[in-house]
Amino acid sequence: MRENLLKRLLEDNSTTINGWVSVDSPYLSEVLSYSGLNSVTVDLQHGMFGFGAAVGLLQGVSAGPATPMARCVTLDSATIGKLLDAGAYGIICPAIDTVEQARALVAACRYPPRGVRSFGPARGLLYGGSDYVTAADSTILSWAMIESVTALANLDEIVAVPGLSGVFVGPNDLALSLGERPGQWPLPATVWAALERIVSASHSAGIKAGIFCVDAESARALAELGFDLLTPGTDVSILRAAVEDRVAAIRDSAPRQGGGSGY
Ligand code: 3PY
Ligand code: MG
Repeated sequence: MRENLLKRLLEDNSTTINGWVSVDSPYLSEVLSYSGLNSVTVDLQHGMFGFGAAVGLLQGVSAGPATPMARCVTLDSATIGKLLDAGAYGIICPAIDTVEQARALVAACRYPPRGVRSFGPARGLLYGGSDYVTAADSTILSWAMIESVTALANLDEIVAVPGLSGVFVGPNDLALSLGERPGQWPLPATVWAALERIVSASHSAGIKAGIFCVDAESARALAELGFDLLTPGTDVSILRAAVEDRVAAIRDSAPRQGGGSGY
């Protein structure tokens, strides 16, 4: 099966960078894949497209060197299986709050007897290769999103779930759950303390820690905190920031305020 290059880098303890697709343009997802990112995630939860578009977006990512991943809308084994069938090499699943949900996520990413994934690899077979069914379980990455106080309360159990590749922090939802405003940088002290705990718990359990970031500066700081996979904003937030900076430079006006939520 085609190697999961993101997985190899993570196993080598490299700090990796992930792109985020939120618009329906296979061409743009291809451009992101050629932009030096280690992986590119097609976001079905908050991206402005549905499942049908996700297939073309994953094709766009896999035209370039970045590892294709997808964020599903919710913990649903049928949709997760379909995204894997469409060629995703990693699943980021929102709102994993309990150990049972984390176990269900891992099971959705694996074929029986280890999991519950149904057979029908479709595009996975084209992208992955003819030995897909025997190698998929050990190739695909599963990321449990930690984004609530409930998930924090259950963190030690969640990170210990066998087969889970890593946790992935949604700092905006986590901030809301902690009673804070999303999109702040520097992060409120309560959120920062939670992130320290998440990095430490996941590394102690031998798994990786990823996070969504508002921009490059925050991504650097979070890499220093120990995160292994950084997502420095969405395609749209990066484009908008670049355009606003150019407009300000041409007009010689004040640079943009920044401090967005990464969206
Ligand atoms: C969050 O910050 O809550 C996210 O889910 C990032 O996409
Ligand atoms: Mg979220």
